[in-house]
Amino acid sequence: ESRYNPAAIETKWQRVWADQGLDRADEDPTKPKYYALSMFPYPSGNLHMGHVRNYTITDVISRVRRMQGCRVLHPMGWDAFGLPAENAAIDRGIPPGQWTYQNIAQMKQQLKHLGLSYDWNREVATCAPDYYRWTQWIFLQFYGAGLAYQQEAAVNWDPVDQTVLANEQVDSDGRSWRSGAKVERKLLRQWFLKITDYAEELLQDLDKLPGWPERVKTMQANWIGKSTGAEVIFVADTGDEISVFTTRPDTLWGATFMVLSPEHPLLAKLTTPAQAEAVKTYQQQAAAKSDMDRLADDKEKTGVWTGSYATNPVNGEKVPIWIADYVLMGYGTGAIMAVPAHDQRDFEFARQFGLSVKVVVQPDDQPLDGETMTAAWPHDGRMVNSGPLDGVPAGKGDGESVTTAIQWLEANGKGQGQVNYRLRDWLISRQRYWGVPIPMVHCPDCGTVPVPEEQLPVCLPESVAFSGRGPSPLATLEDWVNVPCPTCGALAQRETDTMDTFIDSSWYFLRYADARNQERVFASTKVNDWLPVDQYVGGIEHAILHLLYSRFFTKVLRDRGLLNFDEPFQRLLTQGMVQGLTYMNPNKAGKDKWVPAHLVKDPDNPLDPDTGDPLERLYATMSKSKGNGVAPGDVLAKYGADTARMFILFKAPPEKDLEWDDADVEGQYRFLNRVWRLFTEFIDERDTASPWQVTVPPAAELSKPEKELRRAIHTAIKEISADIEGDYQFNTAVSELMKLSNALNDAPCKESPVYAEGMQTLLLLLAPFAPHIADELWHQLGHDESVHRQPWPQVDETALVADEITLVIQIMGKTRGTIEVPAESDQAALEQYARESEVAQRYLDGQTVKKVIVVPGKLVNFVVAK
Ligand code: ANZ
Ligand code: ZN
Repeated sequence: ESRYNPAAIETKWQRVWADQGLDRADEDPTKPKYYALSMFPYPSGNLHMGHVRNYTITDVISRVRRMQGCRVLHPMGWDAFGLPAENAAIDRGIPPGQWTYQNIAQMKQQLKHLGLSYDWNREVATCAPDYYRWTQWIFLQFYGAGLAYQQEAAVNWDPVDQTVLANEQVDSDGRSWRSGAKVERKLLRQWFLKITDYAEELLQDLDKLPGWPERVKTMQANWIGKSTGAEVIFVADTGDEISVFTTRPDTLWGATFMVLSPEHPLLAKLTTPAQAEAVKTYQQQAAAKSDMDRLADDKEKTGVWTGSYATNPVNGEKVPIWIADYVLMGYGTGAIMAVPAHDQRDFEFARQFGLSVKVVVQPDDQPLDGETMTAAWPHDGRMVNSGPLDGVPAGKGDGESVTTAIQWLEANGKGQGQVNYRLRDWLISRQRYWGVPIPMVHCPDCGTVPVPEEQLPVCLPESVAFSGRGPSPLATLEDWVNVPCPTCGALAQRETDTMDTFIDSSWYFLRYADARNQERVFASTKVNDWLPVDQYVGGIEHAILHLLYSRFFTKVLRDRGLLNFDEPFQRLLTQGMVQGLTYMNPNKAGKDKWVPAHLVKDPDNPLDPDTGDPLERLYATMSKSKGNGVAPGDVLAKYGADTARMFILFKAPPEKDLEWDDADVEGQYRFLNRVWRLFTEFIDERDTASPWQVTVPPAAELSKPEKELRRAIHTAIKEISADIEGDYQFNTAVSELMKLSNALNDAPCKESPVYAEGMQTLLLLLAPFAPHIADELWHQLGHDESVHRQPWPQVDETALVADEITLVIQIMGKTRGTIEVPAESDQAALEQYARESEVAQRYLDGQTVKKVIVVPGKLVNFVVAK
C-alpha cells in the first residue's frame, strides 16, 4: 500500500496533461462554447493567495464545463506594462523588459504548480510587440472614429526631479515619492479617449447584465453619474453669458447669488480691479487642492466675491457673482446658481458670507424663514415666491415642480432641459517609458499625423537610461523621437507619451480568442464565436475602471464592425479577499500598529513585544505590512496543490472573504489522505487486470445497504451539480464530497457493483476540485483516458427515491415520536401504521380519538377528546 505523495503525483500529472494538450481550447464546433476568464495578473514576480483563489475558481468552472461537454477557453496572460518595472530600472539598474520577463517566467512556473488548466498557447503579454502592435492599431481605430483627441490637462509635476509623476508616485501629503518635493500641477497637451460619447449606452446596458453583482452595477452607474436638470443662462453686467447646470431648475426664484469655479474662463472679464488681488490669491490656493478636498462636506466654506453681478433670468433680480472651490470646473458648466434655502453647501456659504437666503419650497407643517433657518431644506413641500410655479408640489414627477419649471423655461426661452454625466473623457497619456507608445507623429507642416498601420508597431527603444528626470524618458531619445513625417517626409517628432496601462487590459480578453494572429488584431469570426466571456472572475477593486473601459472598448469595436456583441462579460464574480491572522495595537497608529502573529508569544494573552500593550486579534487582508501573508509556495511544498485548492474552495463561498486557517488546511489534507486510503484498499481487493466496468443491477435486486449507498451517490451528484451551477457554492460542494467519501467508507457492501459505482463517481466529482489526485486514482483503477476527459456524472432520479420515509407521530399537534414506514403507503396505510406504533399506543391509551389528520409523506396527528 502506497502513501499519498502529492509532490510526486502532481508533477507527474502536470507533465502528462501538458503532453496530451488536455487544456487546449477545443475547437470542435459541435460542442457548445464556454469562456472562463480570470483577470490577468500584473507580473510582480510572486503569486499571492488572492491570485491562487481567483484562478482556482475559474479552473474548477472550466474543468466542470469540459466534463459537461463544452469546448472551453480558459486562457492566461500578463498585464505587463506599468510603473513598478520602471522603478526597478531606476532603483536596481535592470531594464524594465528584463525585469518583467523574469517575473513572468517565475510566476508562470508557480501557476503551473497549481495545476491550472490553461491553454498556454494563447498566452499574451501586453508588453510584447506582437500584442501592443494591436493596441496601437486599436488606438488608431479610435482616432479614425474621432474618439481620440488631444487637449491640455494638468499633470503632477515634480519641480526638483523635473519630471511628471503618476498619481501613485505622489503621497498623501502631495509630495514626490523620490525627491520629496511638493508636487505642482502643470498643464500639458495630452491624449484623451472620448468615453463620454458612450456614457448613456454604458449606463443603459447595465440592464443587460443580470449575471453581474448588483453592487458592481451600482458603482458603475454612480461613476457614470447621470443627472437630469436644466441649463439656464444668467447674463452678467459685463454682458457675458454665464451658463449654469442645475438639477433643481424649480428653485431658480430662490437663487440669491452665483458661484463660479476658480478656474472659470470668464473670471478674467468678470473680476473688478478692486477684487483682482483677492481673486488671484484664492485661485492659487484652490489650484493646490485636490478635487476630493474641494468637495469635502465637512470643512468651512471659503470663497471670494468677483465684484460683479448677474441678472437672474426668471425674475430680473441682481445676484452677486462669487468664486468658491466647491464648484469644480470639470462638472456641468463650472458655474452654479446658488439656492441657499434648499442646498446645504450653498446655505453654509451664504451664512459664512452673509448672503441672503430666500425660501421657495415651503413644507406644509413647519413654515421656513430664510432669516432664521439653520439648515437648507432639500425636501418636499409646495413652491412659493416662484411666480408661475407657485402652489406646484415640489418634486421630479409629472406635474411637479422640476418638470413644470423645465417646460416653463423652454416655453419662455430662458433655458432648456439638460442631461449631465459625471463621467469625464479618459485621459490616457502617461509621460512614462514602460507603456505602449502612442502611434502619432507631430509634423511642423501637417500637424498631428497617425503612424500608418503598416509601420506598426512603434517599438519601445531598448537602451534607455533611467535617471528619473525629465518630462518623459522617451523624450530624451533623439534618435527615436526624430522621424520623417509619414505624410510629407519632413523632419517630425514622435509622440513621446505612452498609454495608460488600463488600455492594454481593455481588450486582452478579445485577443485570447485569436492570440497568435500575425495579420490582424483578431479574426472577427473567432471573437464572435468565443465571446462574450461566459464567466469573468476577479477582484472588486476593478469594479469600476477596468470593467467600464472594457465595456467601452467592446462597444467602440462593435461600432467599427469588428465584433457583434454589446457586452464583453456575461457573468461577473468578484471574489472575496484572503485574510490572514494578525494582531493590532489599538494605542498605535499607521503601519506601526500591526504586530505579526509570529511575534506574539502567548496567543491567549497577546501583548505588544515592544510596549506590553494588550493586542486585538483579527483577520485582515494579507499584506506585507501586517506580516500576515501566507506564501502559496510554502503551502504547495507542504501539502500540494490539491490540498491548497480544496481548502480555498471549502473555506468560504467565492464572493465572501476567506480566513486562512492552518487547521482547516490540515483538515483538507487529511481528507485527501482518507480518499487515497479508501482507494488503495479498494484497488488491492480488486482484480485490476480486467477492464474497469461498472454494471449496477436493477433496483429490485439491490439489498437495503446497496440502495442506501446508491442514494448517497446520486444525492452527491445532484447536490454538487446544483452547487456548481447556481452561485458556485464550492464550499458546500466540498462538504458533499466529504459526505460521499464517508458513506463509501462506512458502506457494508464493498463487494457490490454499487460500491464500485460510488468510488468511480467520487473521483469524477472530485476531479475539478483536486485534479491531480483524482486523475492518479482514476488511472490506478485501470482507466487509460484521463478523468478530465470523462463526462460529468448524471443523476439517476430513481436512486434518489427512498424506500422508507420517516413518519412523525403527533398527539394534539405535539410531536411524540417517529416511525419508519414504506414510502409508497397511502393515507389509510399511514394512519394504520401510526395507530399501531408503540408511541401512539402509549399516548392514546384510554383516550378517545376524535379525529386523525394525515399529511402524506410527513405526519399523522391524533386529536383526542378532552
Ligand atoms: C441649484 C440647486 C438647488 C442645486 C438645489 C441643487 C439643489 P448632481 O446631482 O451631482 O448632478 N452643481 C452643478 N455644477 C456643479 C459644479 N461644477 N461643481 C459643484 N456643484 C455643481 O448635482 C447637480 C447640482 O450640483 C446642481 O444643481 C448644482 O446645484 C450643483 F436646491 O443647482 B444645483
Ligand atoms: Zn508632414
